[in-house]
Amino acid sequence: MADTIEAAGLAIHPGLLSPAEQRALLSDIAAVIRKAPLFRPTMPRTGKPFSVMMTNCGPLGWVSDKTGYRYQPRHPETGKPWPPMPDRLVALWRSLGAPAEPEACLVNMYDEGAKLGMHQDSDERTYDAPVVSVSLGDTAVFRMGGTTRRGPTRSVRLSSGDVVVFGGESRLMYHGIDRVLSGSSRLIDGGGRINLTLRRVTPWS
Ligand code: MD5
Ligand code: FE
Repeated sequence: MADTIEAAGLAIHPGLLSPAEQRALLSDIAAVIRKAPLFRPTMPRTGKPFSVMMTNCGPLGWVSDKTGYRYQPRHPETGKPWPPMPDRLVALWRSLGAPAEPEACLVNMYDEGAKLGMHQDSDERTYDAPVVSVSLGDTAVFRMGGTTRRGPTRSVRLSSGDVVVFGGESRLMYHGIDRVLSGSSRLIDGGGRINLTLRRVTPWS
């Protein structure tokens, strides 16, 4: 079927996190943000600001500025190490059968109107571990394609408490966030969406 996207290793778990688990995770992330404030990354070369704000926890964090995309052990503005990964996130990673320990948790904050263009996650030094994505707050319209820039895409709504495991072939699929449906969740005071991505950055054993 021409517009079916086959991707071995993709697992979508709608509503995996209960409302109580979502609230607990949100409070862990609020504590992370107090120690490592959200920053607005800019695009390599052009310096154009992202509409999404970001921070990280765990030993490594993803950053972007005029000089490029990379993982680094410190916050780009405070210069401090990223806060530790909350135990709850490590437990989630393990419960999904992901290998070794997660090294980075990227926190993406989408306010009304924020989006993320189609891209591939390829800044890691290994693609052998899955990326585990957790959605909190307002529903996102997530677009997923194939492993090349061209070709069919499909649109999937990601709601609060949904967890997606991008393993195997799906690890290198192009994807983006078209928009966030404001007012679709009451989890976050003031609205908005937070996405957490747990990752391995370096190869293990
Ligand atoms: C988000 N974040 O909802 C998404 C969820 C990012 C990002 O895209 O890079 O921070 S993670 C979606 C993802 C990760 C790795 C592979 C694939 C999707 N995929 O192959 O579709 O803020
Ligand atoms: Fe991505």
